[in-house]
This record gives sequence, structure tokens and C-alpha cells, in this order.
Amino acid sequence: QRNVLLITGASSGIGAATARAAAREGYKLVLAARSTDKLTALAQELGPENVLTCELDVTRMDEQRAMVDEALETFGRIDAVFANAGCGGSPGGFSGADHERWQEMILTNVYGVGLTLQACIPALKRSKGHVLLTGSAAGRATIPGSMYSATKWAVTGIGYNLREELRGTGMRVTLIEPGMVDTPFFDEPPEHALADRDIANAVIYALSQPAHVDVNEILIRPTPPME
Ligand code: NJP
Repeated sequence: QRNVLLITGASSGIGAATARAAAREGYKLVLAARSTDKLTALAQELGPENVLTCELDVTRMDEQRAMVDEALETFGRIDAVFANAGCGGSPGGFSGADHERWQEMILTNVYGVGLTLQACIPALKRSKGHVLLTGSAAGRATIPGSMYSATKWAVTGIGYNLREELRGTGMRVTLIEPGMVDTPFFDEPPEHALADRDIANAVIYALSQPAHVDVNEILIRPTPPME
């Protein structure tokens, strides 16, 4: 039974919605992010006995390792990891964007995912576990001037390459690729968007398949508005 799910970026948006959906399905949860106040509130809501909260900056390997150690001490195993933490927003295109935003975005969206994988894979190998990654519709498409899109192309590549590395281990890798989702990712609520729970449903679908079913990718976009 895949019963312990670790989620990075669990303090808000897609990660928090997935925590709620997984709690309803009976998972034990390891919820990680930098905002511990939000994680504590979410744990209270979900029933703290089945939830471990971990302060985590995904760009810090020491914090990633501490999270995994604490998860194993608390629950004894990790069955699935949803590497979901990410950030965006660097308008101006390649010629004009704020390069310090690039640095934060590349470190969080690409390097941070790599560190989460490196910290979690030993435990996941033992449980024949499941890795889920938040890529993006923007990681499959050409978006003018977007370094964010480029970081999500990298996540797509991580998903494909990781699946090959893990071939024969019984482990599975699922890329979750959302279109626009109404979350705090945007300063202003986007007009035409999915809800965070729509993405959570896709995560639960992939997680709940039997062991011989490896859901490789789920691309989810909002239905175009009626004309
Ligand atoms: O956004 P938001 P989403 N270390 O801002 C965490 C992708 N996506 O749910 O640390 C650790 O509500 C942050 O936590 P905190 C997107 O690229 C979105 O929409 O407390 N955690 C928070 O929990 C991202 O990969 C859309 O600030 C860090 C979470 O990440 C994922 O969906 C479309 C961190 C962000 O939650 C979740 O984003 C799409 C760090 N250094 C892909 N930095 C969309 N919304 O339209 C950030 O295709 N976090």
C-alpha cells in the first residue's frame, strides 16, 4: 500500500490542494515548504497525527536530507514524492528580465527538484515508490522570452531521464503538466484557469493506479471559454 506521501511546495496552491485530497484518500503526509506557519495550519486542518511538517528550502541539500531523515523516523517509509515546489515570474524576455529572478527560478525549479530526488530516491527504492513532478504545459510549448518555460522544459527532461535511470526497479515516474491554475503563483487571479484541486485530482489518479500501470504524463489545460 502506497501510504506515505511527501509533498514539496505544500504550503499553498497545488501542493496544499494535493495534501487535502491525499488526506481524504488516507495517506500519511510529509508536508514541506519554507512557510512553516502555513504548514502548521494545514496540518491542524488535516489531523496532525497523520501529518509531519518540515521546514524546507528546496535549494538546500542539508534541509532536504533532514526532511527525509525526519520522515523515516516518523513514518518508517516513504512511498511517493511529489516534487512540486516552484516559482515563476521574470518578465522582460531574455534581453530584459531580472537575472536575479532567473537565478532563484532555476535554482528552485530545476536544481531544487534534483536535490529532492537525490535525497528521496534511496528510501523510494526500498518501497518501490512513485515520483511525481510538477512540470508544466509551459514545459512542452514555446513561450516567447520565457525562462520559466525553459525551467519547466528541464523538469520534463528530468522526468524522462529519471524514468530511464529507474527502469527495472519497480519505481514509477509521473510528470504532472498543468496549464494555468488559479493559485498564489499569480499576483492577480488569472481570468481563465483551472483550480488547484483539478491538479490534485490528477495526482491522486496517477498515485492510485495498480503497480503495473505507470502513468507517464498528465497534461491538463482549462477548457477554452465559450465564444
Ligand atoms: O504556486 P504557489 P502553485 N523551497 O505559489 C513553494 C507549477 N505550476 O501551487 O516555501 C521550498 O501557490 C512555496 O512554499 P514556500 C509551479 O511552477 C503552476 O501554482 O512556503 N518551497 C509554495 O508552497 C510550481 O512548480 C501553474 O513559499 C518553495 C509552492 O512552492 C507548482 O506548480 C502552472 C520554494 C508554490 O505554490 C506549484 O505552484 C503550471 C523553495 N525555495 C505549473 N520556492 C499555475 N499556477 O498556473 C517556492 O504549469 N516554494
